[in-house]
Amino acid sequence: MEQNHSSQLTEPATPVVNSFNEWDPLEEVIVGRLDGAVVPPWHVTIKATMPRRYWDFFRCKGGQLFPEEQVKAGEKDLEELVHILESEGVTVRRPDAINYTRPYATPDWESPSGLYGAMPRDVMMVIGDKLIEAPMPWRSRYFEINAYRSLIKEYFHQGAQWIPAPKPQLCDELYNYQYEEAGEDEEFNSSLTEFEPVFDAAEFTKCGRDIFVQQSQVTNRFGIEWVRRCLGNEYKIHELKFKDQSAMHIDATFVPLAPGKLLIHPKKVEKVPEMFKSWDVRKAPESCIPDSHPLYMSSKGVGMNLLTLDENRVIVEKQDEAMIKLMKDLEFEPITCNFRNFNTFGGSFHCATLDVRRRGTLQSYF
Ligand code: ABU
Repeated sequence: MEQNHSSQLTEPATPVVNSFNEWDPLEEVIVGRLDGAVVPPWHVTIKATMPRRYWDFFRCKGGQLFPEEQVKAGEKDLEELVHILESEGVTVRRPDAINYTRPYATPDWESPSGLYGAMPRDVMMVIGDKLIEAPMPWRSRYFEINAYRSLIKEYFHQGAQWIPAPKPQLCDELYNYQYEEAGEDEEFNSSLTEFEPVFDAAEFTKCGRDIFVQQSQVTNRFGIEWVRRCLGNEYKIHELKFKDQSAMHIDATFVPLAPGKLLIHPKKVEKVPEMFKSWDVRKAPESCIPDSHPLYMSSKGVGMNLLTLDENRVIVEKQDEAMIKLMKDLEFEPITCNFRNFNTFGGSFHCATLDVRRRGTLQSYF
C-alpha cells in the first residue's frame, strides 16, 4: 500500500492551548488590561494580603476607580509589553473591556464593584490543553472571568478543554473574620476557612509533570486538593511552605525560569525542596523600587515576577539593573520593558500575562 511519507515526517501541530512549564517557546499569550480598574472594597481578604500602609486607601476608596493618571501610566507599560511580545514573534490576545464599577449581588452577599482585567494569571490556569477557571475567593473578582469568556469559547471551539472549577458561594463561612496577622515565625494563619475549594491560578507554577503550589491567603487546602484530583496521576502537585503570612501567589516567591534554573525570594524561601538540589538556585536581588512609588497591591518582591519567552529570553523591568545582571549571569538574554507603573496594581510580567500556548510536550525535569 502506498504510504504518505511526507505526512509521516511532519510533526503534529501544537494544540491551540498548550503549556506544560514556564519556559517552552511562547507562541500565544493573553495580556491583561488596566482600563476601568477599580479599588477593591475593604474586606478581611484585603486585610490579609494588602500592604498595611494602604489599608486606609482601601477603606476609603474601595469601589471607586483607581487614580486615572496611575492607570494611564500602567496602561502605557502594558502597551510597551504588547509591542515587545509581538516584536519577538508572540501572538498577543487581550481580554474584553468590562465596566467594573457596577455593583452586584448573590443570594448571600453584595459587592459594590468588581476589580479589573489586569491579571489573567490569577483567573485561569493552562495545564497541557486544559484551561482551568479558578474559583477566586475575593468577592470583587467573582465575575472577572467574563472578560476572558470570548477568548475561552474561541479556544474551546479550536479544541481546548474548558474546565471551570466548582463555582464558589463565597458566603461568610468561607472567611475567618477574626483573622489577625500572625508573627513572622508563627504557623501560617489563614483568613480563609476550608468551607469550599478556592484558589487563584497564580498560586501554581509548572515544571512539566511537577507542579508547585502554596497554601495562601487566596488558596485553601480544599482548592489545592481539587486541582490535584482534576489533573489526576499524570501530574504531581507539591505543596510548599514559605515564610510569608500575607502569601498571595507563588510567582513572586518561587520562580522556575528554565530547566535547572530557579529564582527564589531571599527572605520567604527558607528551604528549597531536595528535588532541586542539582539546579542553579539564585536569590532575587534587593528591590530597586523607591518607597515613594505607590504599590497599592504589590510587595517590593514583585520584580521577580518574570515572564520567560523561552530558555534564553526573559522579560525584565527596565530599571531593575540588579535583576538584569542576574539574568545575564544565568545566561539569559534579558529583554527590558518599563513596568514600574503597572507594578502599582498587584503584579509584574508573569501576573499580567497568561501563556496560552508554548511549543512543547509534557516532560519530567527531576
Ligand atoms: N500578584 C503577585 C504579587 C506578588 C507581590 O507583590 O509580591
